[in-house]
Amino acid sequence: MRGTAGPAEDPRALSIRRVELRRIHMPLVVPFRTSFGEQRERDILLLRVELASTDGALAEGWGECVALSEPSYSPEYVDGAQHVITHHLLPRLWAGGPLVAADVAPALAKVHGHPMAKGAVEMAVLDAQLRSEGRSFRDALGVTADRVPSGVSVGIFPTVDELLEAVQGYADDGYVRIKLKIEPGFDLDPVAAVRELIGPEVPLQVDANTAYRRTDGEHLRRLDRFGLLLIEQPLPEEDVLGHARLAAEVETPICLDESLVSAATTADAIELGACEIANIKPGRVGGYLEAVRIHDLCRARGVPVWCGGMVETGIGRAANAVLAGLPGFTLPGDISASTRFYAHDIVTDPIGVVDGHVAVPTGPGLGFDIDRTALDEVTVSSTVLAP
Ligand code: SMG
Ligand code: MG
Repeated sequence: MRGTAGPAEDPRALSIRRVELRRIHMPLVVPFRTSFGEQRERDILLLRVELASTDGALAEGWGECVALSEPSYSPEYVDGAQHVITHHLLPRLWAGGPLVAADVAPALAKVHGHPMAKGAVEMAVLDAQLRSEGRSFRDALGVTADRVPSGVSVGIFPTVDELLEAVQGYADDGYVRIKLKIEPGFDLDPVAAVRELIGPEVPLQVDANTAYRRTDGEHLRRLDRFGLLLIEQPLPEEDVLGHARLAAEVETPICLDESLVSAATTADAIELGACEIANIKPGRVGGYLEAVRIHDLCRARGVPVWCGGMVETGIGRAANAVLAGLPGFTLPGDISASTRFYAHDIVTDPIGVVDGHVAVPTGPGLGFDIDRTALDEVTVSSTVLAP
């Protein structure tokens, strides 16, 4: 997986025969509100690639693009991702020769930004490549863990009472860590009430999705009394220096999410003192291979990491559960059960939580199997592209 040879010399190199772009609409079981908006349904772009090996055997692979329907979490959004994949990313792959997953990012490097779109393309190629080799992502990454601890991300509610009811439900489901979404006006009181409800021992953290400003240090310091694991992305993504200053002002560790868009930005943020803990989301950083590099560099620098979530289907969740099995993932990730968001998943064996953990998938490829009937039921469009 690491140090993979380029297309010319790699005997595993595959040719892309066709790519299907499928859009699915998945209703959420409950609305999910963050400081940047409310999601009631997920509009997701999936990629299905068909790759051919030199002996003509075909392998199928699936990728899930984590871009949301609006450019509110990051600049990317699902229509834009579909456009850039169609008009700028795939043409660059058609122009190249046979490839392996490690060739995708270099082939797309001249396109600036769009990590979620690029990550989805690489993911589909990676899945197909591993399936053609009959290998699991778990083995390819050298993961030995059988299961990973499962945390749940809880949205903003109209009232603290409604939040407490939701948190109690998730605590009953066995999640080993609770993450609360916060924003100015919904922070100290809800956090105090949840801490009181779950007791001092249950790991608790908060995520502001960039809702605060540099001048909020004194206010955010009031969160220190609740014994939180971390405060995730309090300031705007560009404000890395602001996070470094905040980290010096607040005792609770500062964790970055939106600001970390590559291994290079992560290394810089760590060096500046802005990133005491890292949330690794493969889509946000351009794919699973870059996510592994970020894991490696954080581990070398002694920075704990955990796996973030983008309300993925069973496709993305399976791959995330494998990634989170790497040894630097020392904190529970946002890898909740499929049922936390979806009544019906599109994979045959959706992620479930047992005893506060999810199993690391061991199947070939990224570790899921598509439930074709369930997938067809939620599909709203399909476009097939070929070189
Ligand atoms: O996938 O369990 C999940 C959701 C985790 O809170 C989560 N993600 O900023 O970390 C984050 C958010 C971004 C997505 S909000 C729709
Ligand atoms: Mg976040």
